[in-house]
Amino acid sequence: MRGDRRVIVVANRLPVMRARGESRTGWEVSPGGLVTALLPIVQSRRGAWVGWSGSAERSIRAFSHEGVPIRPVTMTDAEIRDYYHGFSNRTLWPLYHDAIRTPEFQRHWWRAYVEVNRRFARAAASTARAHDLVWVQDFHLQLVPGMLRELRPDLRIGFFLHIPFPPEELFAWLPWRVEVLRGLIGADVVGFQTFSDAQNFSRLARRFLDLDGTDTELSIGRRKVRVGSFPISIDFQGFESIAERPETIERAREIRRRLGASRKMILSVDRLDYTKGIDLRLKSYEMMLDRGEIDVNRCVMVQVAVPSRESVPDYADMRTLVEQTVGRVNGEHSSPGRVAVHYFRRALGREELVAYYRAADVMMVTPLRDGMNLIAKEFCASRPDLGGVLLLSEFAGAARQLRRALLVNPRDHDGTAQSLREALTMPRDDARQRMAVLRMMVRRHDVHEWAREYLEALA
Ligand code: ADQ
Repeated sequence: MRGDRRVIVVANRLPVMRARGESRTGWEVSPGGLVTALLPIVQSRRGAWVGWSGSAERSIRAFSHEGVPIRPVTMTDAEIRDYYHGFSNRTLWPLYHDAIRTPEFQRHWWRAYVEVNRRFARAAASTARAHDLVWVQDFHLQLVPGMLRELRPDLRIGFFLHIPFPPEELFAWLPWRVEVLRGLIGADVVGFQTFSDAQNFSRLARRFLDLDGTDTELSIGRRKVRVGSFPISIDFQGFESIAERPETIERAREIRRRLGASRKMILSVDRLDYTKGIDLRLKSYEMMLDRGEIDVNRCVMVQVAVPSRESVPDYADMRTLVEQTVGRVNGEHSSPGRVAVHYFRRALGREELVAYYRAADVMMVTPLRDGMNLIAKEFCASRPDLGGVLLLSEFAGAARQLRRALLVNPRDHDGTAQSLREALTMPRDDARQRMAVLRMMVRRHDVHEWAREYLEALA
């Protein structure tokens, strides 16, 4: 019976976007891991998806896409500015990522956040039938569980945070910390990427809401709230099967030929975000070139960075810094036919992305703080040949699972340089052994398992 309960997903964004064709009247499924994982579940469990279309359209009627009822939540331009660009991206995002940039606290952003969260809660309340499971996603919607419980106490409510949950010393900065904790505690299961995120939350809830409980269970009156870690993952098979296609293998070879077949290829792929450590990574590489520890005849770096949140000044500044650094490194170190850093500021299609993963000798994933980081897992899934070495920041949630990667502290330039040297010179058998273990981990714990485990906990 329980397995039959409908699953309603509530997320900031809908799983579909306006089709890119001329008329822009239809909708198409958005790319990305979360949608790949959750859409089939919502489909098979006859649920629905509540979310925002991504623009300030006044009214979009509910519709169905591939059998999934879509319930759009609308926002005004001012709400997009204050709730999304403001409170979500300039208050919560930096605060939850170790305050790498200084979070801004504006009362009118908070008011919009409350207002928009209430609209999502109402939309979920009117979509869910008796005893449905409602699964609320991410930092944009932390007040929804509490608001929804008031409206619909019959529902089972889950919440999952995709980004880190900060320790007390940082979270306590938030003027609305009690309200946010009350919102989250409205869920029956509060899920995080890692155990330490879950622990941070439990401790804060006990301190600021005066609740009883442990790191994994809190009591609020007679109601029990489960707190746990559910590390998100990827569609392993999807990536692996693209990586095994002859066209992908040929494309990877071509990429290597063009870069210079005898050179070692170091690859990084990120959203252009100040949390991803792109600037520090380039600096470590530059330092090694300056010291003559590596040279452009024998290695090449490829940095793919997809633009993101460009209206936020810290992101525009990061882009300028990255582009200046690439310019400087190339100016100092490139020679004809031997470019030190290839920089692509764009998103790659899935097939092209996998070809780059397959071509790389070393994959550098060095965020300063990251909830999980899916790139690291996608790289492993894309290496059925067992080639390539993963260099991974210890501050990514993924580092808790991918123990056989070379783990680095991205702020330690000497340490990063040493690990990069180790990666570039690692004996083939060692590298293959490490990759085999990494792949087993990601294969076993894929995104389908993530969704299944979470929903079992919730039901
Ligand atoms: P993000 O911060 O967006 O996600 P990440 O986990 O790295 O970070 O996912 C990025 C996704 O975008 C990957 O699937 C990747 O393939 C794709 N991508 C990035 N750059 C690309 C490019 N240049 N071209 C093509 N594709 C690109 C948030 C949290 C993470 C958490 C996820 C999921 O910040 O910590 O892992 O949610 O919970």
